[in-house]
Amino acid sequence: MTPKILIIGACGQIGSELTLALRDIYGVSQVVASDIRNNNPELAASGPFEILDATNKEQIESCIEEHGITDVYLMAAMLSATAEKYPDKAWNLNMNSLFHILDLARDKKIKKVFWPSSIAVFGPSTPKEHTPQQTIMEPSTVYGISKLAGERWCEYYHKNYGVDVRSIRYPGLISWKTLPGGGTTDYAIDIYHQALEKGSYECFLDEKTTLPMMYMDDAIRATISLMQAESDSVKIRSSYNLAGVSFNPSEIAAVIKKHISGFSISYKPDFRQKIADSWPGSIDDSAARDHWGWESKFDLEAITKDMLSNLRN
Ligand code: VAH
Repeated sequence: MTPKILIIGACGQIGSELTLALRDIYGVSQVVASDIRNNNPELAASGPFEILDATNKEQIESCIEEHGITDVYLMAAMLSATAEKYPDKAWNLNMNSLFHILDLARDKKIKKVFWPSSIAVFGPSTPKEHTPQQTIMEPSTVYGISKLAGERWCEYYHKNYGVDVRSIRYPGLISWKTLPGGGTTDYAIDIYHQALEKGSYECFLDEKTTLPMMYMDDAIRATISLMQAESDSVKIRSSYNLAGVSFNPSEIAAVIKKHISGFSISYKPDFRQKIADSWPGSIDDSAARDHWGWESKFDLEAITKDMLSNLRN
């Protein structure tokens, strides 16, 4: 049966691309986009769009009833760097929005939930290389704490109420369609914009800070294939590790230099260095590969080519 989808946070970095991809698959009228404000007029004009506050359960419930929603993708969140500045707001948005959706699924108002987690659930005591699916998790950021708590609740609602909730621990995501929004990994988006605009980039992380990253095309494909997988193949109901490509600022700068010869990078680490230092350098995603056939496609060369050609246009 064709799902009727609601995307909450549809104007965000993942939400805006997820909306377009899901509309391509299921048809525009099957995918209702929503956000707290309409700051993506192209998206709002391209199909059903609602102004929706992810922390307002009544608003969400009436939107679900009005549109006959079956599947909800809850993409609204405050990311790591901004969350350190506004801990209370971050906890309220990241947690209460999730409780509203999990409760609606528990009460059979919706059938299926997607909720994004992050490699931010890992902390300084987590093994840094090839970080396992199950390991020590002592996140030291507001964002990471909220994502770890959210994962525990997703698994609890699945085990105790049979809620069909599915989740991915996204690495740092790189995309060109939206401007960066408060993430620590956003240097890997900014650098392409600055390389084209100024031929140089001042990086807020130090040159050797290796982080797990992924191109948005891979992330969207993973999200949709997880949501389309048979329920009994989704054996992990907290959240799946997912890996794309790991690199540090000096490595991405070197690849950009091959495409923009005069490009130069300088380093001026700020408060985001401490956040990045608490995260792993690479991820073991064998569970996602084994359970639902995940395979990443974009390496750093392919990411750079696609970013520069799209930003140039
Ligand atoms: C952030 N882009 O930087 C997000 C992501 C792993 C990082 O969760 O906060």
